[in-house]
Amino acid sequence: MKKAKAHFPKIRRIAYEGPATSNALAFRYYNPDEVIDGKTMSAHLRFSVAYWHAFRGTGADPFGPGTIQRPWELGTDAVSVAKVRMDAAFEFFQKIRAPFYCFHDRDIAPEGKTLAESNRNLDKLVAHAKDLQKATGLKLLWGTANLFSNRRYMCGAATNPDAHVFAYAAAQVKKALDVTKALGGQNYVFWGGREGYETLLNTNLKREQDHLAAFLHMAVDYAKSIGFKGQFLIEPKPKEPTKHQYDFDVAAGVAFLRTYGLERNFKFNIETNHATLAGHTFQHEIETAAAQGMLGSIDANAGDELLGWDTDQFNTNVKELSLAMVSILRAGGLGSGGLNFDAKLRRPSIDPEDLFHAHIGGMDAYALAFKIAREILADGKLSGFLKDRYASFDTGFGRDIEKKRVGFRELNQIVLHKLGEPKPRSGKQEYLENLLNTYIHR
Ligand code: XUL
Ligand code: CO
Repeated sequence: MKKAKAHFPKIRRIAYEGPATSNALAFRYYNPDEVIDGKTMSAHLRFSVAYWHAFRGTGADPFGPGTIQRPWELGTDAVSVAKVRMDAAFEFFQKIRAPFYCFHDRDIAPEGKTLAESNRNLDKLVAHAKDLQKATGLKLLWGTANLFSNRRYMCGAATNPDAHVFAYAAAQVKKALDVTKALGGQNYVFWGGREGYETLLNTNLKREQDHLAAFLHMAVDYAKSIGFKGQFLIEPKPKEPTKHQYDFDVAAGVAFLRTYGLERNFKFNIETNHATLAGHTFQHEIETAAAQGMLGSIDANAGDELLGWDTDQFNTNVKELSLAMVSILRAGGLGSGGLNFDAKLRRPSIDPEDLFHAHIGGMDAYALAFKIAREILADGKLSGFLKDRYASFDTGFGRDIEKKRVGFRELNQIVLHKLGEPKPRSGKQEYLENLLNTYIHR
């Protein structure tokens, strides 16, 4: 492959320089090559860049068009422009030291006038991505299909009241699975952008949920038939763009998957800003998925405390991320998943360099949180406290409760004739909050 022209000529590959550096274009905490427990930090954290934000984001919002203009977005042939854009993307992935990237089909290749033309465009860009992956060693964390931007999907894709739209979406996902497999994608994500409703006046909720399940079963069957071994992930979100989205949160997702016999085929891709939109903390969603053995991957970002929509910001809140990492590590990690920066630049952040500052901040915050979480777990005070708090279930009648060896009759006898009134114990929240701060501000 001929050497591509540099699109970020002024920026060198980002290096780890340690916490004391004054270089804003260096890592302070993320040292990709540092070996921890026999694995590099890069392999622990599995950072990924989101193609849609980093290379298709323009800064557009409901009040105005894009502000971000990239020098490589030149020319009139959409496929040629897409190829140059992909060269710029791979240069960025390498320079920012992310081993993975993620995309929607329509992020990497322009949609054509027909499905056949869209597929041909996609094939051209997939061939280009294959060459670039080979040349750089970069990998695809996950692929997905954009089933929410085109007008045809305005009332949903798998939950559209028109079977024709359902069929079109099926054909689109079939192709997206083919290309994800061709590029060695390690997961495949379903985010139900418009799989929900605006008003129940025009919605048959039960039928729509049945259709969504049928669609996911078809995806599972098709993946099996082509030998795609990647993990399927559901990405919950409560609303936006719809008023109500069926994959509201992890708990709703678990209920849905179990209702339709899909629970063995799916895990969850948990996005921080989706968790907070659902009225949960990020850690809550991770714990809920982990409790089901269904923690799959993370869409790493943050919302704004004062704004009630999906602002998709880079997350630099080390305390929030440390708690998330404690839960992720306690659950045994993310397996084939990773930390995908589903985050975008603010509208006035128009310099190519801003893309670097944003990702450096996100990566450093996660790297620091990873180290803090390891200290919290190694120190054992928090886990010791938790163990002790539930110790009454480790022996005697507590153990019998967990083992289902006693019922109301036996417990009634024990309380009446032996135990009497329980002695309340402090939950020690303030002590624990102070303890947490001792790890964060060391
Ligand atoms: C939208 C969102 C999506 C998914 C992929 O809120 O998070 O970008 O991650 O479709
Ligand atoms: Co996302």
